[in-house]
Amino acid sequence: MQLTSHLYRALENDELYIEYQPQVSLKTGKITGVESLLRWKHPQLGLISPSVTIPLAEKTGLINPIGEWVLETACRQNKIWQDMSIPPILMAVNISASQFKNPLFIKQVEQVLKKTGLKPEFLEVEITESIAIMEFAEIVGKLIEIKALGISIAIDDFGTEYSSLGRLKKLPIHRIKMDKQFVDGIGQNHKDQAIATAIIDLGKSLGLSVVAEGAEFEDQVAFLKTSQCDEIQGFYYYKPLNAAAIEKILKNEE
Ligand code: G
Ligand code: G
Ligand code: MN
Ligand code: NA
Repeated sequence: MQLTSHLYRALENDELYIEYQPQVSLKTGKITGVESLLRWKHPQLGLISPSVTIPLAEKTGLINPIGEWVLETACRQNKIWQDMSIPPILMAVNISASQFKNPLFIKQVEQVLKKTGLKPEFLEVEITESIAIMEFAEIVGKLIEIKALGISIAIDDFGTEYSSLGRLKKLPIHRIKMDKQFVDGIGQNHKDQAIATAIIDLGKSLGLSVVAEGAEFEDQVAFLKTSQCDEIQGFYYYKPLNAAAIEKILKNEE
């Protein structure tokens, strides 16, 4: 397909960039981190969604160079903000299953940290339940190595696939990101709302922090606050924004 050959050139042609969506602490009201989100601006076709780009990159093997580019660009950006004496925040980077599976992945991450000078405690990798294509023991082994580097680990889209609780308790992770579908149900659907509460309580009892994704309305935020959810990433606070816009917001927060 033609889009594939365009993606080959996208990296070289500087058509890829990153937007950053803030995560806000419900305790302090301050930004504690941002998630990096890939954007592709094609010269003729315009903006192409990562839900197209990422699967295409996975199919063609381009996920490795593109994923590495995202990781490096996001880490470098976080270091740039820190060098401006802005209070340090966490940079969350999505890692697709095939990147995670790559035997060179951990080396890549170490090299990026070294190259950019970002301390590991300011990086978080987001993985999804799709990594279950690997043997469970292999997943745990890899996560232990990542954790040992001092990097934070989050499970993204939590609750959407076969979230085995027996497995969850064995994963050396720091955070869970509750999927938007449960946040959408707050005040709308009593089952989704009950699951939202249960996910927060589960996180608490396992010693994990919980980020709620995709909160758009005040009543959702109020409910999540009462339920003692830790952070919110959603349009209610901020949409994904370019680096310059984030810099302004972070400077104004001081
Ligand atoms: O930003 P948006 O809602 O359009 O993102 C759509 C999907 O693409 C999300 O599920 C997100 O996790 C994924 N995504 C965005 N950026 C990246 C990236 O750099 N790497 C990977 N693997 N997935 C990404
Ligand atoms: O799947 P993942 O969590 O990585 O992707 C996050 C995606 O969710 C981003 O593409 C982001 O644009 C989108 N998103 C974040 N907050 C909201 C929100 O409040 N409403 C909607 N519709 N999308 C959101
Ligand atoms: Mn994510
Ligand atoms: Na998600």
